Amino acid sequence: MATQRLRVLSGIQPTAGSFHLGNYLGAVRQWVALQETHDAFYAVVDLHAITIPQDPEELRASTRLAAAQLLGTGLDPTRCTLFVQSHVPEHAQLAWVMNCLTGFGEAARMTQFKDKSAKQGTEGTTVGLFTYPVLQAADILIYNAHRVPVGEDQRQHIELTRDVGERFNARYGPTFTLPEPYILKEAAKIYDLQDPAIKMSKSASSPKGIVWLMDEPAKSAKKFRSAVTDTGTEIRFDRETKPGLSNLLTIYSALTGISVAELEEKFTGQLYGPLKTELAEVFTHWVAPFRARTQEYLDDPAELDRILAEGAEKARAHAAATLADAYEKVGFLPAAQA
Ligand code: ATP
Ligand code: LTN
Repeated sequence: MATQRLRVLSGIQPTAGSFHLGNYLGAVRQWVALQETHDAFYAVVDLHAITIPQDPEELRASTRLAAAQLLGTGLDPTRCTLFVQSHVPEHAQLAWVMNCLTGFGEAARMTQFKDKSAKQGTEGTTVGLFTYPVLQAADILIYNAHRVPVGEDQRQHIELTRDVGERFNARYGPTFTLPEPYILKEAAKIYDLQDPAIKMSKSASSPKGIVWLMDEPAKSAKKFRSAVTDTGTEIRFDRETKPGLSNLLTIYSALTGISVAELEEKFTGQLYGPLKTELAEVFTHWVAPFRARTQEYLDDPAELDRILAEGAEKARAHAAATLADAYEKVGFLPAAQA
């Protein structure tokens, strides 16, 4: 029965326009699979996006683009609830309560904050960036989600979510479900094609190693063909000594469903060149229908907005109920009917 399904929630920021392959393989691909077996909520987290300065027009366009790409990867609004975070104001309202339960030192230990604030400098670092993980905790707790499909880099934020949720429950009585991260080992971290020591990331210093899903496929194919690999010749998965090659095998395997062991077998005795060329073809083949579907939604913004409005309405029903319960437990005086 649908009501007995476990609930999942995840979010993606509408920044950088196109998703990259790390976003897809690390997170969004799982979202698509989980909508079949779970009660699934997925948000385009625009409130999170403004923790870094955004141009208003670009933010609006990126929010639609993110939603269109999510639909393009196969999210189905009849199987999941897809919405824009700022359309459900209860997230920000619960985040305030959670801010008041989070230690300053606890938030200061978040590695993503440390990395991003180091990049922004003290003056460029906002309090919003500091409390970013607390808003994320509210996103998750407000739906009482059991599982959160994300890439490995988000594990610490899910742990914080559990800690804050547990603290609320201990202080005010059982209220929130404590979520588990849902991180697939195989594709938890996709690396930069030019520098396999760092994760593929939209904030990387050079665009050469990032595969953008909305780019012309020929451009991405070229990036695969010129991916950095080690100087050896053997096609063998070894993260330590062959990080570049291992990353390519991971991507190949994730896009085709062929196991890494089978790929090692298939390419036995071959040099790296043919593997790269074939992977470029595999990617091009995979990305073409994705781009076409995404474009269809971009060409019909009214339909896209309708899907998002419907999603927000469904999400709000849950979020408002949880928020009312939390407010009551905290001791806020209910507003009487005028
Ligand atoms: P930034 O580099 O600014 O942190 P990002 O490229 O990591 O951005 P996000 O919007 O923060 O992108 O991430 C969206 C989702 O994609 C998250 O669940 C994150 O864990 C996942 N993800 C991002 N990069 C990778 C990667 N290289 N490998 C696997 N998963 C990833
Ligand atoms: N911080 C996440 C985005 C995010 C998120 C969430 C993920 C915001 N709220 C709730 C899972 C659940 C990131 O991908 N960088």
